[in-house]
Amino acid sequence: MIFTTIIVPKYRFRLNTAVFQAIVVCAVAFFGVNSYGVEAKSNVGASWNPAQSDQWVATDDLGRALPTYEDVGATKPDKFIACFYFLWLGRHGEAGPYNISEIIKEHPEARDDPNAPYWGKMYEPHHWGESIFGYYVGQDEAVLRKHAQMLGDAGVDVICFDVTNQLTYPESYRPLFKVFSEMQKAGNKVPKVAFLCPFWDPNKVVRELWHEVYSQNFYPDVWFMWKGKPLILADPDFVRATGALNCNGCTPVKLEGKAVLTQKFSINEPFEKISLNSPTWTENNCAVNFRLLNESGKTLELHKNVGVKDNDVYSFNFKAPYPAGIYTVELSKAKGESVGWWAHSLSGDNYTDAAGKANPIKGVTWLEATNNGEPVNQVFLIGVGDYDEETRDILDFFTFRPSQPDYFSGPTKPNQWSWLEAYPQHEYYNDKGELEEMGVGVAQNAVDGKLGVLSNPRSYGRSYHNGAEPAPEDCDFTGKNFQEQWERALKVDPEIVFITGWNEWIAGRFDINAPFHGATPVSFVDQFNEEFSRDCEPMKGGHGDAYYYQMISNIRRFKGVSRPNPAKTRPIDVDGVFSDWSKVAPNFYDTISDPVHRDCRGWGKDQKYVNNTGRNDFIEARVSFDNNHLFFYAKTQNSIQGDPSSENWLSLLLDVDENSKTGINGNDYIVRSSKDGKGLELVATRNFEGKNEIDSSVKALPVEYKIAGSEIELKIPRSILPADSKKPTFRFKWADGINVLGDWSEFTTNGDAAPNDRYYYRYVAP
Ligand SMILES: [Ca+2]
Ligand SMILES: [Ca+2]
Ligand SMILES: [Ca+2]
Ligand SMILES: [Ca+2]
Repeated sequence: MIFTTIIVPKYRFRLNTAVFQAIVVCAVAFFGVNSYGVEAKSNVGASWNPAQSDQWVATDDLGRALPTYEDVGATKPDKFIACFYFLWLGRHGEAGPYNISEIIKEHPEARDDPNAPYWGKMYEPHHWGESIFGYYVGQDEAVLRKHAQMLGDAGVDVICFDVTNQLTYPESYRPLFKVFSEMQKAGNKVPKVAFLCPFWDPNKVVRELWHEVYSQNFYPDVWFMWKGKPLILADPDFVRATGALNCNGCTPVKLEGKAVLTQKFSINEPFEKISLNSPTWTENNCAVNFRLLNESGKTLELHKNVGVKDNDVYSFNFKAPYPAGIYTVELSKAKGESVGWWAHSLSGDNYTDAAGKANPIKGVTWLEATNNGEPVNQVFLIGVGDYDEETRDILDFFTFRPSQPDYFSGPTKPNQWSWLEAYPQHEYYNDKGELEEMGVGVAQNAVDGKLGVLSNPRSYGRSYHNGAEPAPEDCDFTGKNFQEQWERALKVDPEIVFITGWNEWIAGRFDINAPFHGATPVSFVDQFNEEFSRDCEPMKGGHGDAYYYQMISNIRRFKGVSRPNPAKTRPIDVDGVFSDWSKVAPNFYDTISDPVHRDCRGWGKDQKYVNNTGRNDFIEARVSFDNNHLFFYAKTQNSIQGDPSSENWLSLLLDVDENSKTGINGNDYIVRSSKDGKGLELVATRNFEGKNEIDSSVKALPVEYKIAGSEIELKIPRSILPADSKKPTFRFKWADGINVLGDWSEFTTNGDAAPNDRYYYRYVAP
């Protein structure tokens, strides 16, 4: 989230000024009903998506099974999941890749040696680890398609793009919008999107997104709607203030007694409105007196006893515009114990610099302030101007949810959302007083109770819990930090949970002088290594996909899942005529148009990822049985391509004891191409010397099957089920273009699996 080359200068020179947060345009009242909410309400217990991924079963490498309908109950209405998502891979330089986890594993001394030759240059991006999709870049459409599918399967409703660094990454979001839209049009439900804008100075980014995405109607089918409007994670007060109005470091100052805050300003255009806000320390019964004077001191406007609410923008509209010139505003307390303004001290060079670089934004200028007639060593910003149509359009268009950047302090006003906090996370309420949001993070770059660097061994890694980071030997892949945060969110039960995060992967390198708490000789702020990182996207090696399934497991507990339809069996003939399947239930579904076709450059100069294993696109499967046989049916999007002689052709995988420890990847039997490449065969697996493999001592059984067009049916002996299976219950999946003897990642990176990735369909006989 933080990139040095951009942030360092800002930290050094940013002139956080602000005060009279100002200007133009009325506050917008937000009404309306979330379109998803309506959908959810009318379909209590409905599936998350057409693929019914909420009914799929899976057991991860830690032996953790996903909870099912019996465990978590029916889908709840109005429960949503947001996930932090990163567009920046390949957009901040592509030296390396430098894999911090690997560097430290191979050269432990490098951790404290900024001059070790393994590190990239200062500020250059370094990866905490390698994604299961490799060192990919933001425009890799095959990865984007996979993300759409995986996050959609997981039940994520919206991915929120990190554009907090003042860059919007159009080279990444354009292909993403396209791919996500295509996936939707094909018939899938995938996450919608929103942008998380800079915390204190969102104006440039919001306007850029307005110009390039929202006012252009750029793929509106992928915009996430919240409370009836497209969601943007930005503070509308800063957008109202037109310019680069920063409140970072501002302090609220009380108008004491008869003190008068006086501000002189010059404006080079007519203006008809002044807007500002006042902190009231949450008091509701406060008022101010407002006066506008011309250069010669004549009062032009006097508004007495104007009610103000804590930090709500209030405005003074004038009957006719005043011409360009020099004016003064005065503000004094009329009513209430605590009413004031936002101030930021600037002195010396900073003061000169601020005054000298009067902000060029229309109608906004730097000012010297006086208090009680005496100049004070403070600079305030006031915005004055005429009605600004673009600002009004922007404010009307979105539902704004400002992000609280801090991990400890909690909300400072209504409508804020948390993106990451330390446990116990705060509750975030909207302006109707409803509990709306809570953040849930995998790890936090916090040290000693302050925002800090994740490279500090005291920071809050993936294993942090009960207020402490365990010793390295006590860390594991069970996600104790994530789980502790989830348990709190599940207990509090807000409307939406914001997960951080999915695919940040990189961080810029700093040294001991990094302007963050707990800086180490080799410092990385937001990501460091496998333990001190916060992505859920599966990694190559290490914890693999453990955090992905932990995330899904908790989303199921939060949202509930749909109830599987009861099974119906019918007699089946394996004859290439498929009408005998029409009354068989349930239908099992797969993502449409998800076979892997990849051809994109990777990170760095010589990296290229090509994968053409995608061939047949499964869309549906069914099961029936009689006294002697189990029957299987699958349907693909187009006519079935290839034949048993083709590489990694159609396979049917059967976990008949529902035990992921027995069989290859849990599969006790496999239907696959026969050795002679002329047909299909059924093979059994066995555990031999601790390793699961094909049991060559059991003769492969030829499988009767028929294919016509896009459909296949086959039968295998029912006797493969455990002896006591009066009521067949088992897990199964189809695969094409996948080496089914490989590990879990084969099903994520190649061909098409139905269902996806590590998932299985679960058949329960009627
Ligand atoms: Ca048939
Ligand atoms: Ca498919
Ligand atoms: Ca098994
Ligand atoms: Ca699939």
